[in-house]
Amino acid sequence: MADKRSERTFIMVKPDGVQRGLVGEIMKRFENRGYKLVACKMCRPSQEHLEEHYRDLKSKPFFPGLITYMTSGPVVCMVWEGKEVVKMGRMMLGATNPLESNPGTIRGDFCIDVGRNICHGSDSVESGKRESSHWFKEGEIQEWKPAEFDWVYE
Ligand code: IDP
Ligand code: MG
Repeated sequence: MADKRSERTFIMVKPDGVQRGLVGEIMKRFENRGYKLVACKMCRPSQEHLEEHYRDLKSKPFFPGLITYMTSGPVVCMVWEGKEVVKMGRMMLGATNPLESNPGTIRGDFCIDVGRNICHGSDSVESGKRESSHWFKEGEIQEWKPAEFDWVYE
């Protein structure tokens, strides 16, 4: 069985999060929690790339607006690794609608509208895998052991 501490999630700071200078703040929360950064880059994804990323939402009325929003500027993409990082990442992000996100979560602290909710996080271990390999080539994801590893995990 795979090591539980090597679960991966794909986290992206959306164009509004980048424009509002929240990249460091979002990364800091995952770092402080003890999760491990294994991939990171800024990019300007194409419409096709985003349509594939959000393929499950294709029939939603907000889909065209979502694609326009997501192609409106550069994004910062990351893969974070650690125990239950998918579920904890979603909790740290907050609800899809920021007005339903608790204060203390990223969306609950920094945004208001659902169509400007500053960050993305994978919703299952399966989508964590799919999205990580959709956004990063194999050589762009690093395997490394942080010096603090044995102080984070018992
Ligand atoms: P998630 O990002 O919390 O996983 P999803 O349902 O996967 O939420 O939707 C993807 C993104 O689409 C949301 O983060 C948000 O930016 C946008 N979105 C979702 N629902 C709405 C809506 O009702 N109006 C406008 N945008 C929406
Ligand atoms: Mg989603």
